[in-house]
Amino acid sequence: MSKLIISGNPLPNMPWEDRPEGQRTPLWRCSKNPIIPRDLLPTSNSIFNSAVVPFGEGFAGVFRCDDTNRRMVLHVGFSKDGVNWNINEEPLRFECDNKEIGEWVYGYDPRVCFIEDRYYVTWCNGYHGPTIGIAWTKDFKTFHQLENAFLPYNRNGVLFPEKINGNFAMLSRPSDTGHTPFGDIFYSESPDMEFWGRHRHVMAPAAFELSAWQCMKIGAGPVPVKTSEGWLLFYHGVLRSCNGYVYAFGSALLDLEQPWKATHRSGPYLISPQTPYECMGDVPNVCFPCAEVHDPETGRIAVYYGCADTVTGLAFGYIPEIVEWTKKNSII
Ligand code: BMA
Repeated sequence: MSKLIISGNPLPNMPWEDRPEGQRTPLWRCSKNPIIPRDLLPTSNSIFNSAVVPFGEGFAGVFRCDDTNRRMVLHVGFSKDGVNWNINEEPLRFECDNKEIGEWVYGYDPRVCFIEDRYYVTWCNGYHGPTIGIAWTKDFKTFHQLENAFLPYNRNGVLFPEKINGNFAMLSRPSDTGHTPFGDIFYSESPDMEFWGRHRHVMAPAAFELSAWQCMKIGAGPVPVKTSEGWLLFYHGVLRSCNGYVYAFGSALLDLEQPWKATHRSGPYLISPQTPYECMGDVPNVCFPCAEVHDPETGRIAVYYGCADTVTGLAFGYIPEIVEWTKKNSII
C-alpha cells in the first residue's frame, strides 16, 4: 500500500507513550490511566466520556463531570500536555438567544470538533428527553448555543471536521428515554448548523455470530479522522451479558465522499473493559471513547475514553496500523 495520507495539523506535543514490549493489539493503554480521577473537582462524583482538542499551546476540553447530587453537567478544562488537566470548578453555561432552547436541564457525553474557524460542541442535551445540543466557541470561555439538531430522542452526535458536499455533517444515534436496548448510527447534513436533513443510515449493530461486542447497539465516538483510505471512525458497541451491558470500542472506515457508506468495520474490538478501572465504578464494564488527538506526520493517535462511567482513560496507537487492521479484520 502507498503511504497513508492523514489530515490535520502537526501536533508534535500530543500525549504519547511508545508501544509496550509484547503488545500486539493496535491500541495500548496509557501507563498513567486513569489520567483523570473521579474526584478531581471538589464537587465531582465522576469525570468521564469527555472531549479534548488541541488549543493554543496545549489542549482544551469539555468534560462530563457528574456532581455529587448525581446531576450530569459539563465543565471546561485546560491542559499543557493532554494528560494532566485543570478543570474549571464552575459548570459550563451556554449563552443562548432563545430561552426555550437555552434552559439548562442536563448535558452529557460531549464531543468537540474544530470546523473552519471555531470549535463546535455537541452533547446529549436534555430537552423533553435526550437530544443533540450544539454550541460553538472560539476561546473556551464563551459558548454560544444553537438550536438542538434533532428531535428527541437522540445521543452520540458527532460532527465531521469539514463540510461534506458543501454541508456540515453529523453522525447520531436515535434512541429512547432510557438505557436504550437498540441503536444504529445515522448520518445527517445541514447547510447552516440549524436545519438538519438528508438523513442516511450508516451502520446497524453486528450479527451476534459475527461480532458479539457490538451486537446490541453502536454509537459514534470521537470526531472522524480523514485519511486517504476513508474516514477513520472509532465507535462503541454494546453487548448484553447476564450481568448487564458491556461497552467496548472498535473502528470503521467510511467513504470519503459518501460517509454514510461504511467500507470496513472491525470484527474484533480495539479496547474492551479489562482493567480494574474499566471494570469497576458507577457503571461497571464501560469503555466509551469521545475524543482523539493525532499527529499526521508521525501517524500517532491518542484516544480519550470514559471508564466505567467514573474516570477518564487514554490509549495510544498508529493510524496507519489501525487502518490496516480495520481492513484486515473487517466484517463487511
Ligand atoms: C449510555 C450513556 C453513556 C454511558 C453508557 C453506560 O447510554 O449514558 O453516557 O457511558 O450509557 O452507562
